[in-house]
Amino acid sequence: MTQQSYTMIKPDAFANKDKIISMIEKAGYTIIKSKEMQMTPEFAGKFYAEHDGKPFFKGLVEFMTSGPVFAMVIEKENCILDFREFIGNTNPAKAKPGSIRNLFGGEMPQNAIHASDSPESANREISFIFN
Ligand code: 3AN
Repeated sequence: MTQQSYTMIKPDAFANKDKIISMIEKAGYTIIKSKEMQMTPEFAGKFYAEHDGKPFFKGLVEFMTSGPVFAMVIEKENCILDFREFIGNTNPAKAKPGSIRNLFGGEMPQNAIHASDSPESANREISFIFN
């Protein structure tokens, strides 16, 4: 079934945006919508509301507002799970060789790229970012 997911190149990987986009397209994902944004702390806090209260929340918001991000809606069969597998483990140190997080991530929370983790998250994130 064709499915959409939300993905976002994070500030640590923004300089490698063109390389990352080309990897995503070569892997068979179609980019439906995209935009560059600078998140404010309030906006980033709402985007990551499920992590509010966790020890890494403040650092995550600081990181996500430290520079521009590149937001995209992507589409493919089984898009959500396949894309999570494609980009590699949340922690770049554990991400498979050659994956986006392995190549472009650093130390947590600097893991290069975001990807929706369920159809519910994808719907919420796509409407939150693109209205
Ligand atoms: P994913 O992005 O793989 O869905 P989540 O939703 O668990 O991972 O975490 C959201 C973001 O929060 C991660 N992409 C990462 O930047 C940051 N993060 C998650 N866990 C940690 C942690 N233990 N320490 C620092 N940052 C974290």
